[in-house]
Amino acid sequence: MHVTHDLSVELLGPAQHLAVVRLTRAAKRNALSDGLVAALRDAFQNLPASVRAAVLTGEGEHFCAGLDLSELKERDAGAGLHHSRSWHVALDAIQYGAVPVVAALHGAVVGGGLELACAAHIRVADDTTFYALPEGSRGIFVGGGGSVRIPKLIGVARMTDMMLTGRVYHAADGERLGFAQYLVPAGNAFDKALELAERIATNAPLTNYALMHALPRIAEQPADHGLLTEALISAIAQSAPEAKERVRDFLAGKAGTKVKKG
Ligand code: 1HE
Repeated sequence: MHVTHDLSVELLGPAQHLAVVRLTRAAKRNALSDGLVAALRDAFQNLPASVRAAVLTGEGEHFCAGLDLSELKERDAGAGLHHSRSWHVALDAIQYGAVPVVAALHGAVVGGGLELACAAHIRVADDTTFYALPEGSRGIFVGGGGSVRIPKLIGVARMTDMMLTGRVYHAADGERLGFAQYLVPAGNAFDKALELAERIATNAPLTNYALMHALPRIAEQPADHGLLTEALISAIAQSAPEAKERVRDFLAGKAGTKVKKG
């Protein structure tokens, strides 16, 4: 286990193929200081090569209370710009890093904490989860990529409402609207996230890479560009020896390769 600035990174499994990245600042509700943002960046930029999937979680009663407000100081426009950009680098290291990331959510997922959660590829929320963007009432604006990532999940209108009115969405609404792909009973988010990460780790690495790096970009491209990018990435993925082996296994009727009804 590697522990830095309010963050721990633990490798699991005999081949150390899973990483658990944990915010360990429960006394401050895992509020993200500049040091913690840098630690997140470093952790995700430097995951060991053995890792195939990661789980992001927070210690204590809450996933993350967002920006550390005690560090919110007078910044001129230039310093504010660079502060926001430092969050972008750290959260991009999650979204466009080496492996898929599953966030296990509970309690407060607010402000920059919601921005952080939205950088993960899958969100599993337990019944205690709630989502809010208090930036609106604090006289500030999102700065951690929220205006790019959040509307993709819930739409511009709902994000606008959250910021204008301080609206809080609870766990069940959050799943219905698209914040979380999974909703589980209180206390079960981490176990479910780990189970999903185990499953993701068995995929061909090129398929996971395509889903992380190509799919969101294809979705932003005009259709004719997107179709070409899709053709290129699918040609690359299917050319891997592992892809051919997996198809052969299915055709040979090997156990466990059939799609099962959920
Ligand atoms: C903090 C922070 C924080 C707690 N920065 N110290 N985020 C917010 O506006 C959310 C602010 N936090 C809250 O609304 C609540 O703390 C919670 C709903 C998350 C949790 O409530 P609770 O009752 O469990 O804890 P608490 O008693 O409010 O806080 C416990 C301690 O954590 C307390 O410190 P203490 O020394 O008095 O024990 C709090 O001051 C501290 N704490 N949250 C600093 N956020 C890239 S731009 C992103 C912009 C934003 O994220 S703005 C939204 C910021």
